[in-house]
Amino acid sequence: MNKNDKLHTENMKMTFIFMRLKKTSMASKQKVTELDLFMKQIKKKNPGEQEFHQAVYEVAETLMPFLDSNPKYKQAKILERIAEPDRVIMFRVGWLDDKGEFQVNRGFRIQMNNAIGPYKGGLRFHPTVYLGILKFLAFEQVFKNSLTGLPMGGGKGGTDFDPKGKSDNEVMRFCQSFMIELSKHIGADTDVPAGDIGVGGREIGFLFGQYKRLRNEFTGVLTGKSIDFGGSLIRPEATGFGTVYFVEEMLATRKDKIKGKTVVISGSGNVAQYAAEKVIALGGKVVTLSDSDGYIYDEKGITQEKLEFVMQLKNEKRGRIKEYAEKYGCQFIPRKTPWGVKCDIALPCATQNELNGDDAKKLTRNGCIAVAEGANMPSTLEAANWFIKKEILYAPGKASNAGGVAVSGLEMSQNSLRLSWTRDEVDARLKGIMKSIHASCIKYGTDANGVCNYVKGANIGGFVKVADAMLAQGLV
Ligand code: NDP
Ligand code: 2IT
Repeated sequence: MNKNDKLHTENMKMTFIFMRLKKTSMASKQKVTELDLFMKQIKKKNPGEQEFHQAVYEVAETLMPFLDSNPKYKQAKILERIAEPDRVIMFRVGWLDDKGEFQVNRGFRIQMNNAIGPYKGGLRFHPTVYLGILKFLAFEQVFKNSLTGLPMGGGKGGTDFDPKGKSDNEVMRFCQSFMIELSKHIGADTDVPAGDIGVGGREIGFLFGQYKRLRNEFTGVLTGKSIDFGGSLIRPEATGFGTVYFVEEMLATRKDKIKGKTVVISGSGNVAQYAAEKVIALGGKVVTLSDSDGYIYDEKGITQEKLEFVMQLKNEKRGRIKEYAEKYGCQFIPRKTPWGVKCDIALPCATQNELNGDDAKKLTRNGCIAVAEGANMPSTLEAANWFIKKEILYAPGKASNAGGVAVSGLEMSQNSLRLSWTRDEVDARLKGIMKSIHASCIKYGTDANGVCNYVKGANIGGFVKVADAMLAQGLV
């Protein structure tokens, strides 16, 4: 090749590279625009629902490139349809308090998507509840339920009623009034609610009793029931246990284990309690728990015996986590979250947006190698993106906390069969489901560099089954 030929070849190469770069930058510009346009519509249609916007954005951001290479979903506007609830039910709940005074709250049920099974998802009783929170939860539930591999659609409900400080009788009267309206919209083959923040065994019992009375039907219309009337063994433990099983799966990809690890947990309710129990059983050291007043830091580690105190304190006495610090002589840090405490693993198990970008940086700076969400959307977008950037093992709630709804699905199966499986059988099924959710994340989330982006994996893995069912069922 002479000098001129060489120059020509070099020029051609440069032109080719330049054209490719231009094409890539145009394509990414186009993607940004599409995402922007999509989010503009979401915000316009759902004004003021910040948590819903956040949850939809996180899914849309990771799904858009997948939709580009699968035009059948795009053409049928599957993402737009998934982000629009099938139905939103909103109603007044009147009840009488112990002083005989009239009280009024607002009740909701969001029936988000039933392409792959009856609507399924919890009820949240918390004063912060409004449409935006329940729509984000219902949206997430669609993907989560699909990931479990069980036939469950997505829904969520609740109320701004605050069970804190209410007597058992007040809670019962509220639940009965709430169910008078809710019962018109749910059913064992239509929509099956369960617990979430502020709704545990006590509330599910009152709700079930009232449904039974109104319909004269003993059916599996709610899950999380007591074992005496159709509940499943392991359901109370399932979300926390499942989250920790998921952590074991993630650690195994790096040939590591929970044994010997220091674990920071937020919350001290249902999910946090059983996440702590499983970590302790697997030889990890749990050093924090929290509630909305602050967190306790027990440097020596929370033992099973100390955890039993927490369970009694929270589930029976309905007390505050501060009392743990008083009893065991450890630190209580008021009005703060525990993310500044040095740890190997962090399990946010309290509520949405409880871990922000600064917290995420503190965690990685302190050497944290894994974060698994027991709560729904506890990490802000900034925090989640930081974990992904740092390539630590980061599991979004829709993957790692799916064990709760999975065992709810198993409760529905047992109710239909009219029999009960043993503790070991349910636990083995739960483990199997968490393993298969992890495998879905790896399948759809592993990037070219071999690192798994669990957010992408969970979003695409959860989407495909629902999307294919929607395509098959036509425009309904
Ligand atoms: P609980 O009501 O049993 O416990 C909630 C815990 O979180 C309490 O310690 C509570 O403290 C704390 N908390 C709640 N709201 C806030 C807040 N705004 N700020 C600070 N702390 C708060 O609920 P669960 O354990 O059932 O639920 C915890 C999380 O797990 C939620 O995000 C829920 O959606 C999610 N989840 C639950 C499942 C389940 O099966 N129960 C399944 C999957 C996910 P305090 O008592 O002071 O309010
Ligand atoms: O967020 C959740 O997955 C739950 N609160 C549990 C839902 C259920 O139906 O068990």
